[in-house]
Amino acid sequence: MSTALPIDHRVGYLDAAAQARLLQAIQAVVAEAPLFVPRMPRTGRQFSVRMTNCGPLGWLADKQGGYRYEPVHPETGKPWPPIPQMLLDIWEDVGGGAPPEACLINYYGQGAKMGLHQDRDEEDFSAPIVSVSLGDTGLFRVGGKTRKAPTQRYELASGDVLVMRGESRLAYHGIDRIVPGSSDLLPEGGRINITMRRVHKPD
Ligand code: MD3
Ligand code: FE
Repeated sequence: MSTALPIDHRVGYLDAAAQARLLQAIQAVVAEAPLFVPRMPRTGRQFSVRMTNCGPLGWLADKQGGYRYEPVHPETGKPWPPIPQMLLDIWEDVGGGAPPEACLINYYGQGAKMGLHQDRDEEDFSAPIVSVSLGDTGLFRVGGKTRKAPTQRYELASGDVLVMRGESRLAYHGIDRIVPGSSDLLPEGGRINITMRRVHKPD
């Protein structure tokens, strides 16, 4: 029998007050580093998700340059703002190890989704990826290390944390859709997902 790789899903990790504080910190990041629309390499097709980053490196994607990490925002040319202390504390609490170098912020409006993919733009797969969800629930799908492996669905609600390490670090995963109206944290609705990562091996 084959099943999807197990994942470490910490339901309700952040209480309502902590979610509100984290949202404020994210709004401050977005004020300095506006959300942008990434594009698929080669085709130039737009993602339905909007993104920004904080930390020394940020992930981005465009038609010409492909998927990569860069130290500056693609539109403002400014360095990404620092990672809020609250997020660094979560990373440490879950045993992340050497501090995260990149923190990607994804915003899902109504109808946004993210197709099944692997995260392999990092050099260090031994470090975990730690994700925090805010706002509307996301229907998350995770499978195995090949695209055809069976998948399992989880509901990622506001305040939930996921820690992907070991085998699951290279699992295929995606967001099928968000559930409109499932949270009132964001006045405009939608979902924010934050992922902290190591990009390089620590020296
Ligand atoms: C499982 N983000 O940013 S977060 C991504 O909700 C991404 O926005 C989704 O996939 C989102 O790359 C999912 C949870 C997550 C993040 C990284 C993973 C799950 C993962 C890496 C490996 C396996
Ligand atoms: Fe991913």
